[in-house]
Amino acid sequence: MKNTNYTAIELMNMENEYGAHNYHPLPVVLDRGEGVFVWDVNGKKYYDFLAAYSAVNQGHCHPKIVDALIEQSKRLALTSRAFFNSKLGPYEKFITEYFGFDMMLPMNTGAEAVETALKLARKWAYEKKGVEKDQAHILVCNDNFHGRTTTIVSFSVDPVATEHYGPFTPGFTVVPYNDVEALEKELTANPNIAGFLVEPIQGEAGVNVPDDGYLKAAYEVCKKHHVLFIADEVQTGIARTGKLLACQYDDVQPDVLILGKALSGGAYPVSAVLANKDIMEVFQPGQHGSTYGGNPVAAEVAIAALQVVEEEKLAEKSYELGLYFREEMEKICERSPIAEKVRGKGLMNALIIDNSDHKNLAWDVCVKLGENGLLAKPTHTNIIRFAPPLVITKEQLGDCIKIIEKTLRSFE
Ligand code: IF1
Repeated sequence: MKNTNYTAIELMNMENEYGAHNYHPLPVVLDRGEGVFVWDVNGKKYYDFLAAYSAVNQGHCHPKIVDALIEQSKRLALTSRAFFNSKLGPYEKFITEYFGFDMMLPMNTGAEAVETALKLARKWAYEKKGVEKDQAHILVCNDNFHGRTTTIVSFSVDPVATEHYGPFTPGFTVVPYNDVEALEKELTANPNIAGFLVEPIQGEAGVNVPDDGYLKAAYEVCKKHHVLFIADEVQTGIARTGKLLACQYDDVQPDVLILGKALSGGAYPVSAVLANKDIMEVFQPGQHGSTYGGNPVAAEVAIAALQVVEEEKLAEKSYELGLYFREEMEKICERSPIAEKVRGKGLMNALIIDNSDHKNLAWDVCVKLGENGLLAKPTHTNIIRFAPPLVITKEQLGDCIKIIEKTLRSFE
């Protein structure tokens, strides 16, 4: 039965009664999406300034992507990798040429792709670098976020993400983010390092943008020590930061690239790990896999999603509109007693709220933004993430800036 017969309250109560409480959603019940807009069950229209954490860069229900999903779903949806299928090879060729790698391994969620990259790095260390069995180590950054599996939270520094999930997977060392000296010190001290896993901009940590040149310097010090540079572009990739990949700001081509989220434009879980042959060839038959990984629907959806990025010049748009957004937000921060500063690249931005007088101010601002027709959600207590679909027009963005300013003013 279509859920239009239930009220917002009934729907929220159902989620509360029958669904695990692993989220604390804003009190909004969404029912429809199109481009930069979403509508709740009462027909109220919002600008979506979260874009499903940058999974909907191409806009909600993009017709080209939806058509690819529907057409392939009607033809052949899932075969498993026990057989070849007519869509996987062309997709693998398309995506490896699109990002400039020899090979790719298809998965479904971002966390699965991160786990795949970790296994790849370890296997490479044993079979190519000659690290002693079970001694491979992987360096990760402070304040990292790479997903929610037990191994991934094993190297999280966030107690909320790790408490009562032990015992943890060994073999990871945390180094400070945006600190090449600290990275080099660790690389010099330990000959068993397989890889360095890094977000080019830390999303969950609150859109932490590293210094210009950090990624390049980190890449070079990894090369010097024969260590894989592994870029998690699940959130920063696919044009979100104003470049196709955030690594391109430092002209870095990572040894291992992790993609997810907007790889499917929000239509279907699609993720991928890309690497050159000398690395990817350590995976031999039976050594890794996934039921849905590389299915024909994911293949067609991902091709369509990447074609939209190119055809609609979403990286260029994200770059230009990001400059406009931060320029306007900086003016608002100068005037506002509660908006401290804005930071980000392209249309991956965050507003730092001064919540010294009112702990939950960022949350309350987001509730008020919702009432004013703009959806955003805080990360940590005082940082509001602003990341609309990249198909937003300058005029619509101007409209959103006005909504943000009006909302902030109402707290003065
Ligand atoms: C949640 C955060 C964002 C990611 C990076 C891998 C993954 C993610 C850089 C895993 C996923 C999502 C997860 C989602 C909310 C969202 C999130 F708040 F959790 F941290 F974006 F910042 N690498 N991020 O950002 O991909 O397995 O989810 O497909 O868990 O609440 P996934």
